[in-house]
Order: sequence, then structure tokens, then C-alpha cells
Amino acid sequence: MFNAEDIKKDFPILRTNMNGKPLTYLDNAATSQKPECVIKATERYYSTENANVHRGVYMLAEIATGLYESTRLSAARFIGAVDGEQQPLYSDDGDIAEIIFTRGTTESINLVAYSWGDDNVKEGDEILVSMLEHHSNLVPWQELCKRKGATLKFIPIDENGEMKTDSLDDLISDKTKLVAVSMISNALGTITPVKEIVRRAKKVGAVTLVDGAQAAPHMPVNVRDLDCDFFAFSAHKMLGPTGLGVLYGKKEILEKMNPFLFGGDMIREVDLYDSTWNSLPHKFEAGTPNIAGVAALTPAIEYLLDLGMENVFNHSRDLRDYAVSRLRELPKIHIYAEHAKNFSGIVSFNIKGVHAHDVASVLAEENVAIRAGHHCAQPLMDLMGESATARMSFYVYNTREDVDRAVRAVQKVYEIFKIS
Ligand code: 7TS
Repeated sequence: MFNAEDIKKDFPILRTNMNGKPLTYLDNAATSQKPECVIKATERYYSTENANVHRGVYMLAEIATGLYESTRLSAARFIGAVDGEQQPLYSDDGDIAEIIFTRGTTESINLVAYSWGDDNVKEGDEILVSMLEHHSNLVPWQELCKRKGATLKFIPIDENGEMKTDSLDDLISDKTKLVAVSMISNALGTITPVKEIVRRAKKVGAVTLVDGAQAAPHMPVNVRDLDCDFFAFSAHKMLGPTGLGVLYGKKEILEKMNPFLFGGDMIREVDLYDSTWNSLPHKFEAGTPNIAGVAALTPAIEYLLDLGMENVFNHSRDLRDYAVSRLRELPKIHIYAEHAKNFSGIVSFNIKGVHAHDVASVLAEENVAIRAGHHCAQPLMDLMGESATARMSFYVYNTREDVDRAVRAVQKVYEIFKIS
């Protein structure tokens, strides 16, 4: 049974308060809070399991390596990067080939932009993204286009903040080398028809990347079903530690790619002037990785799987519906993507005559944490004619009471700014 009140008890930070006001945490699109099991796994790692990976023969080194590599299997299963009997694809050296640990979604996308992009995109080629993208899935492609003389194109969105797939025929051509889209918009919460976009991209042989930073924490994901070539996500938005991300890539593509960073662990042989590369996935993991982070990702994944990703999705969506119905009662409020058909647990809004930062500041006084700003999606804000919105984003531990508290705090904005 999914019970947010019970779930809340697993998160120590949600028991804190400010001047007697309980924390109402509604900034989950930025980062999620961490349950006890994840915090304990971090503590256990440093107290009893700490050693470097892939190099020692002593017991601790084997324990640390075992934790690190078993999380790779958890991550592969979590996003469906497995075939029959839940088995992932292995490299010739017997390691899980398609899951690479990075510092986050941002680094995962940069890895693809440099390692795949520099060798495969040339002058005259086109890269297709959408008008909804987080800067992490926009700026790396802008820079790649500048390096190569390629052109960036954009899938438009409609008034509900949903992608217009009917424009794909005009946008995708033989010149399209890469299509990179986010699965859920972090600014609006709308869900992208990724499977359809991937299918259309494949017809012209374009490579596809899905920015799953908001999707992996909030909805069931199956990369085999999506058939995308790359899928990027961050541990910290899905109950896991900061400083850790995952890049899924199809083995046949990763094998042909050059490394992104160079140094220890990613090599096979080094002489004075030249080197050869380790097999997948180590070719892309130079240097000592975030082992403690990786060790704490498995409990985060297990926690979400115990809840059930369908339940996680429905819960945040229900809270979004409830929040929209409450906010809609207020005067002079604009809720973005209010009538979207496919959305997750995010509500973006503005009150006429009040800057979003002022809204967030009044809520902060009530210990209600939301984000105000451009949400790292400035081109989308420009398109909407706004410099900023106020954003509530929900997760597994949020309740209707949290929404009520946030709405009461929003009502204070009206009192303070004398708006009726
Ligand atoms: N892509 C999307 C869709 C995101 O929402 C974010 C972070 C990123 C990429 C970057 O992830 P990172 O873990 O590498 O930083 N989004 C947000 C947000 O909405 N508020 O703060 C960070």
C-alpha cells in the first residue's frame, strides 16, 4: 500500500522545522530528500566498506568493488536495460557494458556530446532538440554545433507545453544526426512522446538521446521499449546521493566511441607515448569514481521499486491535480501547462503583479520550499514571455496537507502584496 504519511517517516529531514513550522519540501525537481536507508548505506560504506575499486585484492577492496558493480546491475534493471531473465549485456571482460556512472545527467550528456558528437557530427549536419530543454540538454549541443558547423533545430511546443509531433516530418531529414529530448519537462512537468520521436528519428538513422533526469525518478522507464540509444539520469533526484549520474548507452554505439576523460582505470595498456582503452564500461570511468554514492544508489532504487513506479507516478500526478484545483481558485493566477494531457508532478505558476522570487520568499517564511526562476530553461521562459515562474514539484513523501500548507502560504502573498 502506498501511504505518503508512512513514507514521510523514513525521511529524517522532513521531521525538522523552522521556528516551529514544519518543513514542506516541494522542490523535488531540483533534488529529492533522502530516506534513512540511503543515509545509512552512506554511513555504513564509510564506516565499514571503504576502499578503492577494481584494484585491490584485500577483502575491503573486494567488498567495495562488489557494491559498485552490483549497483550497476540494479541501475540496468531499474531502467529496463536488460533482456530475457533480467540480464544486461556484458562486455568481453564480463562487466555490464551499457551502464556508465558519471557525476550526473549534465556530465552524461556532455560525455555523449564530446565522445560521440565530435566523431560523428560534421559541417551541414543537424541536431534536433525541443523548446522545453533544460540547459543541460541544450548548451552541450549548441557547443557541438559551433565546433562542427552543424545546425541546431527545435521541436516546437503547443499552448499546453506539449511537443508538437506533427512538425517532426518537416524537422527530421537525412541531415539529422542526433535527436535529444527530455522525457519530462522540469519547468512545466509535461511528458514528451519519446517513443514516437525515437521511432521517427530511427527512420533517418539518427542517434537518439533521452534526458531522463525528471523521468527516471517519477515514472516507469524501459529503455529497450523506448529504443533510444542513450538515456541519462541523476541519482540525487530519485532519493539517491548527490554527485552521481548514470548514462545508459547501447553497447554497439558505446564500443565505437572514444573515451571522454583520460587517466586511471580507463586504460588497458600505457606506454610512454600511447595507450589503449579498457573495455566497457570502464573506458568511460576515468579516475576514482563516487563509490560511496554508488553504494547508496541501490537502496534508493530498491526503495522506489518497493513502492512501485506506477504508484510513484500516480501519487505525484494526483498531488499536481489537487494543487492545480486549489490554486485555480485564486485570483490573477496563471498556471502554465494547466490543460496538458500528459503531465507529472510539477506545477509552474505566476501571480500577476508579483515576481516569482517574491512568491518563493513569502513561502520560505512559512518553511515551504519551492523554486522560483527560469529553471535552467531560459529559451522556454522567453517563449512563454516570462523571466521566471514559481514551481512546486512533488514526490513520494508529499501529502495533500503539504499542498494545503503551500496554498495557505500563497494566500499570504495576496495579503502582503494587497492583490485581490
Ligand atoms: N535535465 C533535466 C530535465 C533536469 O531537470 C535537470 C536538473 C538536469 C537535466 C540536470 O541534472 P543534474 O543532476 O546534472 O544537475 N533540473 C533541476 C531543476 O529543475 N532545478 O534544479 C535542477
